[in-house]
Amino acid sequence: MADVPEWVPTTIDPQVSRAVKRLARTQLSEERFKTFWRSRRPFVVKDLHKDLQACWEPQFFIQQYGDTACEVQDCETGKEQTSTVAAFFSLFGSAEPPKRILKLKDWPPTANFKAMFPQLQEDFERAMPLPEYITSSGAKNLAAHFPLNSFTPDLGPKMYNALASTFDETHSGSTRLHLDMSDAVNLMTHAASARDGSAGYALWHIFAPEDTCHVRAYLNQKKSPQERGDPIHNQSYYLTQSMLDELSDQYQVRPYIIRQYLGQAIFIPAGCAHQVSNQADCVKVACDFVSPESVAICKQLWDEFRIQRLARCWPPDVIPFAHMLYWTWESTQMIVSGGEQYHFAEDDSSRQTPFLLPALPSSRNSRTNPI
Ligand SMILES: O=C(O)CCC(=O)C(=O)O
Repeated sequence: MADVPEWVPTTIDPQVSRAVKRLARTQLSEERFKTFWRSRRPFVVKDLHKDLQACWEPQFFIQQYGDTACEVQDCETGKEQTSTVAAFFSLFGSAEPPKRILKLKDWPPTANFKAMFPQLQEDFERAMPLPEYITSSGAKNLAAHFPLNSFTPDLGPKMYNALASTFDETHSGSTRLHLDMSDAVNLMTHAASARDGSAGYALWHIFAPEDTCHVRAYLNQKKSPQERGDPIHNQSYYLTQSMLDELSDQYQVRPYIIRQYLGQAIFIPAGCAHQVSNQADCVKVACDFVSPESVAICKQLWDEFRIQRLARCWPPDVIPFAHMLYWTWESTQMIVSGGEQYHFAEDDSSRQTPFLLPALPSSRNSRTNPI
């Protein structure tokens, strides 16, 4: 794996990309975060790999779980097949272009991540800035206030493990265009070298929330008459360069274009549609959170997604919005009156809430791509 040299070309032509701020961890104060978040701008925190202590290398997963069966998905066709963790990760770092661009589908299973890899979960949470906002026990993470004897939403961490794709007119990236219902942060923990030996990276296109309607209108023009539903929520499109050019010509919309290198965390505010194309074999880890700054847009997205969900018979919400607000209110009342956030009351039966909320299928996976 090539380490990230100081000179990596992170700047992208301002004619094609909105400006993206890249900060060191020490430069990210809470005030600065709030400024980005209120204006719903993604940003990058760099060099976090220097704070990681656990091993996130393909070899580690091969050694620990090599024989485990897993589903791999072809990023182009969407076809899935059963493989093993060793067979998948041994494809990492090969100088030959892969025959198929594969990604691991829900491995390790998001619901089991903490149980399977407690040291990776700790490592991730320790390395991330602003734990108050993003961790599963952060007081400013509204999705972290559910009592433990109720449905607790699955906020991750979730891993994205995929081989290199090519950004051209014929490929569809690693993850197609989609919109998450919550805020998210995604950290690159391993990137193989690119085929020319330079530092590998993942290419992100992130759209500002106010551009969603234009992106949607553009994609609706592309849809075949048989295609039902919303083209962003369906996650069926990857915007190639010629599509991005058309979008810019027709609607004057420019995305934030980000090259994500090792140790770089991309913060994605709720409401920003995004797509990713790995330009090298990559291991990334991500989690969801709901900041106080995002409540209004999350409510709007939840309502919008609900319509789509009911029409398409998709599973229930990952994070039930009204429940979330209720439990945040309850929990903050307790904090204000000198108690603890519900979250911490694991072994305290006196904190048991008077009723149990219905268990819902929870997973960050329901927001991952069908393809
Ligand atoms: O890395 C990827 O392929 C997708 C990541 C993503 O969409 C996310 O973290 O929200």
